[in-house]
Amino acid sequence: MLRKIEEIKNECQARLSQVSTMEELNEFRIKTLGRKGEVTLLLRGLKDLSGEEKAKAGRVANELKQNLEQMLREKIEAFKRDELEQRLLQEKIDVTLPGLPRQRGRQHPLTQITREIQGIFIGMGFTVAEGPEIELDYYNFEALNVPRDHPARDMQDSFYISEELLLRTHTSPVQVRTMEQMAPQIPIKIIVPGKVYRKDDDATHSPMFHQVEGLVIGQRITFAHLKGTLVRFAHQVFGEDVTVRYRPSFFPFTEPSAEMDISCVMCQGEGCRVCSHTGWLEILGAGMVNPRVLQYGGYDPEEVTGFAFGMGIERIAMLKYGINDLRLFFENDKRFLAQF
Ligand code: 2NM
Repeated sequence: MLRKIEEIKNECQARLSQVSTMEELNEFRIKTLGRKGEVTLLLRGLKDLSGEEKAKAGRVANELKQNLEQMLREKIEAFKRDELEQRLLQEKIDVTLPGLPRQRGRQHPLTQITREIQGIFIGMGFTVAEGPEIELDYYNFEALNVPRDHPARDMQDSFYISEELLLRTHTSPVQVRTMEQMAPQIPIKIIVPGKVYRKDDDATHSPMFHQVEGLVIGQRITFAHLKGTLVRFAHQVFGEDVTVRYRPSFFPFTEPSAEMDISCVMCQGEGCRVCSHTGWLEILGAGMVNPRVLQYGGYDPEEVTGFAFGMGIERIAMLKYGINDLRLFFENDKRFLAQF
């Protein structure tokens, strides 16, 4: 028996040394260690031997099996090494091929418009002020003369965090904070860009959107200053050919209040779907700062006056670029964003 094992062993080693491909190796493995392989059958045959011979032959046969398994593993490793080496030798890198173009990023259209609006007002002597998005009810409503029973104060319309904290519904609280810090100094000439939050969500309303508001306070500031400033602004954003009109309106923080329209940029005032066949587009609200708001800000309404205005950036961008769905600004689809 021992001789037979020795024979199989020698034969296996001879055959294994002839193996030169992975397929041949696999074939060899099946023929020796497979279910009906020589070594498998040999081990199975040991059970018919008697006592001492069985123990001895068992040990040698098992050694043979482990030996073969070890040699197979080494062969597989060697084949893998060779294959990789071959691949690396054959692989040629053409260093003269052009590189992959790097994708260029750009400013979001809302950022572009905000910067453009800022630039226009900076050109008229304004500075840019910013403030918190989580705001006290006092600055967001109370100091702006928004009465307790005003619908904007309802839980349905504003995002409240607690009794006295909420997400600001406009950037006006920053104007009040600025007045507090500046009073009684004049002039104040600021614009306040930023995010604001309202419980609204459809094709033209998003729960978060962007505003730019402005505030001017000084001696004998009049509605004429308001008009001159905002007409200049409209011409710079929409072109010198647009005409503007003012319609009376109401805001708790201004008196009198007005809404400014521009002649429709789609139809030049002829009337179309965009302007609901009126020939006009509403672009902002404005007014003379309510004396009570001046007082909340620390100013004496007998000494100073002021004007203020506010606009939605998304709306301005939609009109300027002819975009019909507000949600496009927030979906981050590169096919949309790459157009600006
Ligand atoms: C608007 C329309 C009219 C406004 C008023 C003030 C403040 F703080 F000075 F009172 N800030 N912004 C204002 C006035 C905003 O948005 C449509």
